[in-house]
Amino acid sequence: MRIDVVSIFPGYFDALELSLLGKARQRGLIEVHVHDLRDSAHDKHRSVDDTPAGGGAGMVMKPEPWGEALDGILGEAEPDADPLVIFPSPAGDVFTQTMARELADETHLVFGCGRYEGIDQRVFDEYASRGRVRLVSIGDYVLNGGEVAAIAMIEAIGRLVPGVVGNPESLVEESHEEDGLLEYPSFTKPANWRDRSVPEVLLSGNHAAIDAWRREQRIERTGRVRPELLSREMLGRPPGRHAAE
Ligand code: 6GU
Repeated sequence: MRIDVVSIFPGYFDALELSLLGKARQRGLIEVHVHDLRDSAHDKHRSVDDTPAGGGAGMVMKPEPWGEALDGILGEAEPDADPLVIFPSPAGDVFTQTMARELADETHLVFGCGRYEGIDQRVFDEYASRGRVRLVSIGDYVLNGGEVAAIAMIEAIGRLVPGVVGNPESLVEESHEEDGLLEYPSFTKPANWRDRSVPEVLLSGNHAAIDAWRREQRIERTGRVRPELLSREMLGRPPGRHAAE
């Protein structure tokens, strides 16, 4: 998978050199290219924003630097790649594990990270008329720009790319995967710590009992923390993917 990122703060994406994703990049499973939008701004001050048409507070990102940056990336894309351009935006579709799975099947993602009050609407319209564009939000709260949202999405997507996570089994039982329930609580040694013990069943060696206990814990936790994720249908059904997240 190839990922291009356009931002006025390329330094944010240094985080993608760390940990699992950093290793995946070294191994050539994921290729990440970060572009400074200001390299596509050619006035004396390399300005990327201007006052909003019609007035109002704040600044809007100008279309020309975006046009040059995206034309460059899309013009160099592999002929059969059909890149998907994602603009992180609180006005977009909400990012979910289902969306992460869909995006992990893409060969080329381009993240356009806006700042200020947003990007001139004509940029979205231009690239939507020439290819695939999505506005995607990571939740109902406001960030100062798309960078942190893009990092969250890239991590969620990147770890689903085959080979990135060493043991694919560890992707299966996680929160939001498989049956949409939250994860069960985990314990390790020592069996007693500050008068708190590991639940006895986990030390029993009875794997059927352990599986039953973990499922019970997942249902209890989901009902307590995220009741909207529980459905009668989901609980009755054997493991498998469900529409609910
Ligand atoms: Cl994708 N961008 C910004 N600026 N704020 C957000 C967001 C994205 N998702 C939630 N809040």
